[in-house]
Amino acid sequence: PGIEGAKRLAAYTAVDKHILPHHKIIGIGSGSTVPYVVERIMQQGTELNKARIFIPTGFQSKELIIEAGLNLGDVDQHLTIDVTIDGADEVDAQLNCIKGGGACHLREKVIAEAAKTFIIVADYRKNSEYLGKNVRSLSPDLFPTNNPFFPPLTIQFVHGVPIEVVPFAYAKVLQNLRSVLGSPNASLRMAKAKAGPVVTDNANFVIDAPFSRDLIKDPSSLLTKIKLLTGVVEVGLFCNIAQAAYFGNQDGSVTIKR
Ligand code: DER
Repeated sequence: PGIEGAKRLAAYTAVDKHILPHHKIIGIGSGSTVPYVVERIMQQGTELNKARIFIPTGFQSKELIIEAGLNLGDVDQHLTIDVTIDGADEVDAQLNCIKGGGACHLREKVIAEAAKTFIIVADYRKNSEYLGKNVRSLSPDLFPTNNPFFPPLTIQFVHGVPIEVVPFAYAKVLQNLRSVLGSPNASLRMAKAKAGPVVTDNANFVIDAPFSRDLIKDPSSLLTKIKLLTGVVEVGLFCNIAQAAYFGNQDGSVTIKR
């Protein structure tokens, strides 16, 4: 069914299994897979959804909820969420995730941790035995791609861990990642439709830090080391949070990891 079909398959299966009539407070993630989650929830009917409140994980997620005509809520008001469903960039055998491809992982982690049940939905590309196995393509536009003298950069493959940092400290965090934590290719995520870096919904920057397998094979200890760097706001490593992950496959089947 192709990648979009695989995303829809994962999302529909997860919603049918985990978004039940008695669930009233629902967390909605960010990215290109969660629109299928909202699509399936809407199919459960307006009666049911009128009694529900949906908590967003950023600007895109909020717009998704509003456009679907669903009730919008805030985690300040609903400190405990029944179920949160979100995408991921990569999921290992223990349900550890790399997240943050959409630069939304700070609010995503807050809403994921606030939920009694946190479910991941993704297409088959994200299903991995260990983090860093699949590569995520990032093409930092170091040069203006419309300039004939600088041919568009080939897509640079990195296994980056997205890290949200305060702008004031980004250069120091970069230096520490490169020279202390063993990520020499860590880089500031540059915007595509704006000159300069990507700016998050929280007005921060994002650094993508690739780590070799031996450094990322224990994702929770790597998470702690990165989190302790002064200036780091949140790290796109989600460890011991998800209860299950649903992957849509090319053959129309769904792989479930629990
Ligand atoms: O930023 C995130 O973690 C998002 O969940 C995103 O990375 C998921 O990606 P998707 O567009 O493949 O769903």
